[in-house]
Amino acid sequence: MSRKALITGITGQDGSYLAELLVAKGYEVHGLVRRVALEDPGHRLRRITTVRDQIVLHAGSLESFPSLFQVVRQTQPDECYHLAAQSFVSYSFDDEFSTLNTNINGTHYVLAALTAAAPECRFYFAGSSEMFGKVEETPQAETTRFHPRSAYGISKVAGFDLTRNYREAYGLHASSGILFNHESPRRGYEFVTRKITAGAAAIASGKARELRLGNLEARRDWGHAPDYVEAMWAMLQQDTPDDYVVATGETHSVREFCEMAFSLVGLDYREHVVTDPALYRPAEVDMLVGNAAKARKALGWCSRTDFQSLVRMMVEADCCAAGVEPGNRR
Ligand code: G4F
Repeated sequence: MSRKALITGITGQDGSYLAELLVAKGYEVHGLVRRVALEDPGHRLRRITTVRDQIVLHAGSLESFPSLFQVVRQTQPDECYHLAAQSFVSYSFDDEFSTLNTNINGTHYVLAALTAAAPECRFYFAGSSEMFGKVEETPQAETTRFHPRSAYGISKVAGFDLTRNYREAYGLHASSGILFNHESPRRGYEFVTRKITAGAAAIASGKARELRLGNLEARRDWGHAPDYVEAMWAMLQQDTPDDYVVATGETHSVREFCEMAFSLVGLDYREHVVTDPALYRPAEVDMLVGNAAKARKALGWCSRTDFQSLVRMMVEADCCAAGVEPGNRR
């Protein structure tokens, strides 16, 4: 009999790649989606079109324990990947209340539903490098102290602690991935990498003239999302649940990302990128770079995509969508 997986957040970047990976591995894949997604499939289910006929979608909400409990009871999953969240850090400054409610209560409800209705199920929590925030050491590892700088980061620390406590108190096979930024052509346009690659393509095609960004000096450890969902799966194949940093070990600034993306379309970013103070965050995470030695040793995982290949892949996808040829290829 095939193993059953339940994915919350299946319509997002990571959920869609994970669904493809699990379908390819022969899993019976179930996804939790909002009812509105089922009513607007062309838009909201666009990332999962490749596997739409091979997965089962269930309407439910992170805000409703009864809906989560019912989906868990019906599906009886062997593995549950909890990816759904309000994941845009910037928005968490505009609405701390909904970010904390959705992210903390949603994680708690999923954990409680599994413990009550499918206690043998293995659980993955999508932790984040935003938990390190104002970093206390470099590179950041599983042992680095958390110092979150946003309601989003705080909600992820709470989810991480809830996950650990369900492991220790109730014996749930519950693991957290502390994932550093991971991108792809499926990234949402609100995140800086996609904003830059879509912006560069729009300017190259003559549809836009400038790109407004916030802090260009922030540094991130950017990897490729399909590589990262493999680490999620590997965590749940371990006999013992644990927490793992997933990162490339390289850091680059937003400015470097701009420079490379614009050069790939034959443009100089300095002539098009405008810094807008309104896009700065009230508290910034200046620098992130992860140490994934534990994941490498225990899971045999490593990042397979370097920074240049990642930027190129995203620029090419956005140029293709905008109908322009990427110029000046490196
Ligand atoms: O792309 P970002 O919005 O991603 P951020 O805040 O690092 O968070 C992402 O990665 C986390 C993993 O570490 C996830 F947990 C989280 O859910 C999300 O996926 O911003 C990256 C950096 C920031 O320092 C931001 O200040 O880019 C800077 N930035 C500069 N201008 C901008 C902009 N960010 C956005 N979104 N838009 C700008 O115009």
